[in-house]
Amino acid sequence: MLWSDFWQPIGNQTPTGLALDSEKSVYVSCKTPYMWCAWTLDGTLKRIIHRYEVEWAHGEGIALNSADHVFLCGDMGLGARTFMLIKNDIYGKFLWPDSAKRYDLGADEHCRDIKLDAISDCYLAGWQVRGSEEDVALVKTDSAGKMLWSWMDTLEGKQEIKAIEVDEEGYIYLTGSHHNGDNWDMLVMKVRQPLTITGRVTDSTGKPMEDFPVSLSGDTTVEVLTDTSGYYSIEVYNGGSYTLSPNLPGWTFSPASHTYSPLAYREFDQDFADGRWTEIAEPPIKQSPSWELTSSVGSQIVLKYSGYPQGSHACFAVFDATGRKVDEIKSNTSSGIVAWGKCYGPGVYFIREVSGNPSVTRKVIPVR
Ligand SMILES: [Ca+2]
Repeated sequence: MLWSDFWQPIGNQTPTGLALDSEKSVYVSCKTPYMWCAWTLDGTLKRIIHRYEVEWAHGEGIALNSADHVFLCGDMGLGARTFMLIKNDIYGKFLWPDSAKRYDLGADEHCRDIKLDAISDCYLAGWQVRGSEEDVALVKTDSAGKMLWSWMDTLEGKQEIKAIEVDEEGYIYLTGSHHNGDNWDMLVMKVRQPLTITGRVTDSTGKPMEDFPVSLSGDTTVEVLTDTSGYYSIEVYNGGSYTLSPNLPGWTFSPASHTYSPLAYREFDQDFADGRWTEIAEPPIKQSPSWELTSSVGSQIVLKYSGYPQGSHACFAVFDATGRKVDEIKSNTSSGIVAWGKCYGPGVYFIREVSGNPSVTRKVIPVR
């Protein structure tokens, strides 16, 4: 044995739960008269947190998260009891303005144990008494004490849950007693739980994308649409392996998907940003080479051409009325305008393209 300690204040002591903080200090919850006490790694008593004296509050289970917040569960109530949850720092300071959260399930409830998952959601376990009937009672809250759901298992007869465990896949284990009519038997249960995945879909300018389909595939297939602010929410059972992605052909997002293998706890901020339409744009219609005369009669003949491949030469031949070639017009740009006729006498001439395919011959009349 490394160490032990007997702490003997006045009266009977009733330890109920055990937990460690990040420094391996040992925390013990007490039904009454103290909420919890803590010992250091080497067994030195370091803290005693005095009773929360409201409505006969009883400390039952204790759990600490990775931030060393102390969660103490139990029950309270002058007549019928309700589940209770207290959150302290390691010095015993109450972290909620209302000190203790209460979770009334509608009858007389007794809470006996607590466990936390990876995101500090709290699982409180116990039972509910209704006349001669007793049923399994389970409450899940977020780390701020807001109830996410409660669950009752209405097995016939009396069941009293005394301890809870949650594994890394989100499955919940319960143990306690079941009354068989004559005496109390051992009861062990494993249950799964619904988990919520939420996030937001935005486009490349940061604007929310409304009515955008987001689909979950894997052990279950679900598809939902985003709301007017781009948010979506999916509820699915723990333990499955899933891939989540926005689902409309032609769109890409960052990230392309979120995967859970398996899904073990609630997932928030599962956002998809920078939505972009990625379909290849319609290619520009290929322009075929063409030319025209913008001025065919006058002191200057103006020829406009376009659509010629870059680097190739558009070449036009000029013939006089007798059919004799008198000039050539050349260009090496893909489109442009050239003037002709300044150095030629008035009369009738013909212009025809000689580069590329044979084309029409056009009559021009320079005048002076
Ligand atoms: Ca029952």
